[in-house]
Amino acid sequence: MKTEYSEKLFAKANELFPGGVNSPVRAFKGVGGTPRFIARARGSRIWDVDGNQYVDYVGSWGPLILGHCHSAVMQAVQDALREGASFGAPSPREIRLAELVRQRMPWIQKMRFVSSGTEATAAAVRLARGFTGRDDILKFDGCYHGAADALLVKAGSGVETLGLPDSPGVPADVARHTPTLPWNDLAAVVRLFRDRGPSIAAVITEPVVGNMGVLAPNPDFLEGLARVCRQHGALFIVDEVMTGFRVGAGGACGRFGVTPDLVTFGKIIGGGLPVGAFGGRADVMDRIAPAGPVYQAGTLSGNPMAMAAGTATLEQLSAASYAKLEDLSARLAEGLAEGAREAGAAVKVNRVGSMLTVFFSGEPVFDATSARRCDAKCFGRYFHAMLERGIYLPPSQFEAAFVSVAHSVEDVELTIAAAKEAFAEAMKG
Ligand code: HOZ
Repeated sequence: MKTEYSEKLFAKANELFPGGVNSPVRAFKGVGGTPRFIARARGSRIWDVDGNQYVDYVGSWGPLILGHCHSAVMQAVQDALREGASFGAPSPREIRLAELVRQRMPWIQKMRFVSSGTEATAAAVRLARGFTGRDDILKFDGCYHGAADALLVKAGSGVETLGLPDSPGVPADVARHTPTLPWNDLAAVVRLFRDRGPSIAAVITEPVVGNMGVLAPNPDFLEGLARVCRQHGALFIVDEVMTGFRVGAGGACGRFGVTPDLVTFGKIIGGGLPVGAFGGRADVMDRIAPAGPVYQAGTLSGNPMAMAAGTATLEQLSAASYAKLEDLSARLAEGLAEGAREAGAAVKVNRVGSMLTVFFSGEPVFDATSARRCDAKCFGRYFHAMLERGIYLPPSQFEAAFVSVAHSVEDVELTIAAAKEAFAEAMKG
């Protein structure tokens, strides 16, 4: 496979950007080699600058549930741009998107649009502290909630991929207010609340972890978290940046029947443009300025093009879309597991809806500790064997692959056939 142009650009990018990239995981450090520079994309496919074509399972890390360049999204963005790129004033498209969100998720009584998932979670944490008058935020080992100080403690995603310690630059005084526990361990949560309940403002969790690879919640875990929070006067924040509108129209809260106090969004809500949001109980959201004293602001918040892309994306997602995603993803997960078995590779395929991860482990993977036991080197070999065969996966053992509505049965069959060979190659060492 020709990669000269990507290599040349990466050398240049290294002179301009730390590690040659503008977000860590895409640097391929988790798998080695040179990241492909992407020239263009359409549907389920992307093309790199050397002209190689791939079936894409990154989908810009989740937002592109309709695939690349969906015509309705493109049209909506173009229409919005023609009317003005940004106003810094309220505009009607914010209302349309907010109403669509509330129709799908009635527990979001009020919301605020921001420009990224990181902004959304940082604001939700400030709001929880301001609302409860408490300082501590319980998070879980391996969950990633964006790059804000309070949440960069035992974080997954790039922090895990690069094997970094809790980030330098986060003051110890901040980090001590973020106790962490193993995910899926409700008994540990109950114990922690018994010890220091009155100081805990909120529990924040990914409802399906995507940032340690895909981890599914135990049946009673999410409901148990909501219950413990209610008992102790803490808020339950569900981080649906990845899962929102992905694992069902109602996100993970809808899928698992959980009632949150606050929810954070990113990715799909912006249809590929930079958007985040947080929302939930009206009495909590009304503490946000200017209704209340908890400050949050942003020049590009509610940006019309981003609102248009999010609106068009949500409008396109029907019950049939989710049925297709479920069906294709199940087919893919089963085919991958079978391919691994045939190749004698010890692999667990974790899947929830259209999010999935192939873990190189013979044991069940259900929390950060079990995910860390995986053979990340073997994953790296598998990743490159797939890339060579035209399949573009997330370049880390600790990320989720995403299936889109634009993927076809043929894409999935092609992927399974490639994986059969890739597993065998990865096992050779
Ligand atoms: N944090 C995202 C993955 N979970 C994006 C990573 C990237 O773009 O490098």
